[in-house]
Parts: sequence; C-alpha cells; structure tokens
Amino acid sequence: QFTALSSLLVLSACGGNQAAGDEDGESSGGAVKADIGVISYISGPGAAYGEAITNGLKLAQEEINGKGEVEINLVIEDSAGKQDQALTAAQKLMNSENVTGIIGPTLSTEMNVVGPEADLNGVPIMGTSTTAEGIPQIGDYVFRNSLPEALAIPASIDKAIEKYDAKKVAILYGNDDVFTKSGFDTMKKAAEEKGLEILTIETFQKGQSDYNAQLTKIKGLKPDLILASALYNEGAVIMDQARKMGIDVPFVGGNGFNSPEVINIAGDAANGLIVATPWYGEKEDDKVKEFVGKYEEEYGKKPDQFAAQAYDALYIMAEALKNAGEADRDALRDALAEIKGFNGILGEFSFDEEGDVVMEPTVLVIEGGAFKEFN
Ligand code: LEU
Repeated sequence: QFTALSSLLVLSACGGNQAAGDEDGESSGGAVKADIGVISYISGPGAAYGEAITNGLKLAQEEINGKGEVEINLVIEDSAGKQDQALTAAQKLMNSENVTGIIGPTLSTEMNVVGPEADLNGVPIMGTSTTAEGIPQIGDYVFRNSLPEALAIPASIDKAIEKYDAKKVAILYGNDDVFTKSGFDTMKKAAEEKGLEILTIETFQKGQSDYNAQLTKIKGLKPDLILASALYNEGAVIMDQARKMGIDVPFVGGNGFNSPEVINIAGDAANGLIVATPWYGEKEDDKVKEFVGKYEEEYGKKPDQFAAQAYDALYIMAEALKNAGEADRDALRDALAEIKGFNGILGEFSFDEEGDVVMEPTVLVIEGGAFKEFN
C-alpha cells in the first residue's frame, strides 16, 4: 500500500510523465530499475584491466539509461585483483547493497571464490574478462561473455604454425593464478594435439621481476615459438627481458596479453606477439566505429577488448532485465540464460547451455608497436 502510494506521488511530482518506481525493480509502466554491482581490478599492478572494464560499463550505462526502458545504477567496488578483497566486495554488494546482479570480477582467480558465493546466494553474476576453463560451470547463476582460452589459444597457435612453420615450442606460465594456469593447460594440450615438440615448461610467480633463469634455458633450446600465459605486468617484462637477451622468436600469448599496456611497458620488445581476441577496434563495422569514437571522446584513449566486452556485457544485462520485467535475482538469472543471438559490438552473441560463450576469435599480431590483424 505504502509503495503504491509513493509511486503515485512520484508520478504526480513528475507532472504525469512516465516515471520509474521509486524503489529498485518497480516499474510503474516505465523503466525496470536495478542496482548492478561491479567488482573490478581498479588498483594495483593490473589496474589497466579494471579501468578499461569500468569505462566500458559506464559508457554502456549512459546509453542504456538514456533509452528509458531500463535504468541501471552501477555500484562499483575495487578488488585490487585479490581473492579476499573480491569476496568482501561481493558480500557487501549482495548483502548490504542488495544488488540484483553482479558484473565481474576481473580475474578468474577472483571468480573462483566469488562465483560459488554468488551462486549460493542466488545472485546472477557475469564475468566480462574471466577466460579460464570452468567458470560458467561453477553454477547456474554464473555466466561470462568473455572468450575462453580454450577457443582463443588454439586459434593463435594454428596461425603461428601456418605462418612460421613452427615445430618446437617452449612454454612459460604463472603457476600461482587460476587463469595463467588454465591458459597453460590449454597451451600444452593444443601443442600436443598439433604435434608440436614441447622443449621445456618454465614457471614464474606474480610480481616476479627477473626471468633470467627461465629465459636462459629457453634460449639454449632454440624454440621456434614461445607460448606464454601471463597477465600484462609480468608478460610485458618477460618479453622485454627476452628481447634484451637476443630471443627474437614470436610469442603466442593468452588473454592477459590483450591489453595495450603490454606495448606501453615493453615497447618494441612487444613486437612479434600473437594473441587471439573476441574484438578488434579497427574492424569495418558501424557499431564498432561508433563505440570507438564515443569511447575516445569520453576517455581520451582507444578502447581495448576488455572495454568492449564490458560494454556488451552491460547491454546483455539490460536486455535480460528488460525481458525479466523486474529487478528480481531469479528472474534475471532465467532471462540471462535465455539470451540468444544478441547483437553487440562483439558480433552475435549467445550463451550455451552452461552459460559459456560461443564465438569466433580474431588473431592479432603486434607489429611496429601496434596490434594488427594477422592474416
Ligand atoms: N582473462 C584473465 C582471467 O581470466 C583476466 C584478464 C583481465 C586478463 O583471469
């Protein structure tokens, strides 16, 4: 009763214009209003990932709210790329902020602890950059719109074999992170399946600054290619040190290398890096061009694939909220699961039965200090 009355007051206060409900999820013939939590890696060594992601989300939010069918309030929390901080953020968003759904966290390592908690609480959660194996399989409430390593890495390796007639590879990966480990598993499997000889498997840890031992060993074995699974901070330093030691073979990198930070940190040493991406800013596509233009205008730099994936993710959330018709967690989950043939800047998007992604990657190479299509 009180709610109905306050909605009426809002209506009259707005002079009879279509008004959204004054509480979350109410619609008085107007927009579906919802608080969506965001857990992002905004501070610390991987902060450029979170910056791109939150920029992409905010741009989408502005556009979505401007259309009037759905009104999204983003409640953004920093996880600093840490599991415990991501979990605390998730608990705050679910319990105190009472959000209808969550976008993030940035790292698969974080999703591995946050996903089960959200699933247990019945809060739909969608990763926009979590690419490790097994993320959507955490539970019915866990989704992602990020191209998994399992689709990206084999595509990059195929291209490298075709281009360089590669036969022998060395693998280097971070063994203290869910995503870098999963990327390694995929690299090893793909290399074996494609008949490549694996000369050595070397490991490192987060925050490591000296890769001399691993790279000296790799250099002595003379691989045709180096497969590296790392986040940009470590990945860029690895490439820099490798080039300084005279290792000039191409690198095939996992999703962590898809940030312009690799070029900012490694400079020319990043040349010869091959990566697969779900999105490429130079694509001849009107939607992509419009997004790139708006993003540049707003943030003074070009968007990367993390910004693009986040942008599409909020549109997918908005579409699901609209279809759900209310800001209800279960209704949102069901509506997300139903998303098929969504047309965004990443192309046509659908979730499979497990909430995972069906998508074709594009393979890029860094040449002359820029990502280019690798044809
Ligand atoms: N794909 C990475 C992960 O799953 C994160 C990304 C920001 C590089 O952890």
